[in-house]
Amino acid sequence: MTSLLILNGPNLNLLGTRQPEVYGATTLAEIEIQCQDKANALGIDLQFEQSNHEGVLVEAIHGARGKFDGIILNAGAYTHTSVALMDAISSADVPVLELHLSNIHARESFRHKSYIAPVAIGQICGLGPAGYLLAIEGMVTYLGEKA
Ligand code: DHK
Repeated sequence: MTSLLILNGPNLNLLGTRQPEVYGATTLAEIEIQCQDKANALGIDLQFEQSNHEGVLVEAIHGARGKFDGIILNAGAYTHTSVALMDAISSADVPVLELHLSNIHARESFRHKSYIAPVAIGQICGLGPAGYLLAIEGMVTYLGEKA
């Protein structure tokens, strides 16, 4: 059975109350429920995690090798700073799809740079929580085409 990891980075635990004008009113727990419903409908296995710590995210990517078929990664602000996450993805041998709730390209210029993008199979941003569901579909399609 296809197995996906959705990995959420710093401050995403605050969704629902954090700058709702930017990130919306949906909580991360609600997004997880929607993702699990989507995974059930597609007949895949899904693990959903969040951490505010860069090293924990690095280790989650390391641990995905041989365990998950793909990773959907919203690295939060580490997207724009973390060579460590970029190197972890390069070393993990697991395809990563980059995801953001907001359109990072339409925001402050420091958010235009992504260390994830060069090592990701693609990027979804600006679609809010719906982006998570599209990312699951996109990764399943990608894995199906690769098989
Ligand atoms: C989430 C964050 O926390 C920001 O630091 C990124 C991303 C954008 C999002 O839109 O999901 O810049």
